[in-house]
Amino acid sequence: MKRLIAADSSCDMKEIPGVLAIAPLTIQLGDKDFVDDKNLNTETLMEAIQAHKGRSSTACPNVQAWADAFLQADETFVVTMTSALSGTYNSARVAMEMVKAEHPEKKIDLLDSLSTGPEMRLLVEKLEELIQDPSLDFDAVCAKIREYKTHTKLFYVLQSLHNMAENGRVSKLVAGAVDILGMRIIATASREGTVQSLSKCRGDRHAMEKLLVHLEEAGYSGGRFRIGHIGNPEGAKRLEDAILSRWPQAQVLCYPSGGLCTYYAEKGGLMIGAECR
Ligand code: X90
Repeated sequence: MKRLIAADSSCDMKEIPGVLAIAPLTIQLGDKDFVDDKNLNTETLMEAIQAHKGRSSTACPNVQAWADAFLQADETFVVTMTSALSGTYNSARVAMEMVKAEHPEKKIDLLDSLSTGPEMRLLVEKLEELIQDPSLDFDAVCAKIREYKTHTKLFYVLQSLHNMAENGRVSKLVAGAVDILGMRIIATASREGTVQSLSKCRGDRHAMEKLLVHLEEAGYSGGRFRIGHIGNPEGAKRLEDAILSRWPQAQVLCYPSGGLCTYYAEKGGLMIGAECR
């Protein structure tokens, strides 16, 4: 019996043959497409985004990309980015129905993360553990990952919401308040899987202090902590140091975000996935 995890590329992870399949989103700058797969160089993408002046947008993974993954395994555990902001969940659902019609014996579990980025990464990492446990059958893995999701949270500190607003993913009013030099927005994913602003502050130091307060309020107490940064390794390191000085037992991992998060969280952005209460 073969088990597989499938996730869209907003989880910032690369495919692991036989373990993790990634369905890529696409970033469109004018008539140039950047497929968010393992061949994408995010540095090049970032430069192209900075240089691009006209319209830009993104597209969710196509149904076939998901179906190709589902066909590889007997049991597939799928995690998608929030269905409130993207058609990604829906394309996975259509693929699931298509594959099940042909192969009714295949089991596919679809989980809407109502989040993205590093919180999705935590979910995928947990699934990697769960699917290796032979004492857990399909339903048990489904139940355990849902229980785990009640203890994970997404936070992000951004310098700009321009691309989110341009593509109708956040109101221009919220975005406008951030597009001022030196302003930072700290936000989270709402229960419904939309952008929920928590604080606006001036400068990185204030943003960092405020973020620690939000983390504490959310019940973070030193578990797994994932930091995806958009061309901001120094900011990610400063946050890692702050976390470790307050919670020395924290398991922190910093990494450059994938293409989709790079486009929406924009240069300088930090995205955080944390195990909370
Ligand atoms: O289907 C598509 O074209 C993709 C649309 C994605 C829109 C949201 C991406 C968010 C990326 C920015 C901050 C996090 C907000 C998350 C709230 C749940 C990262």
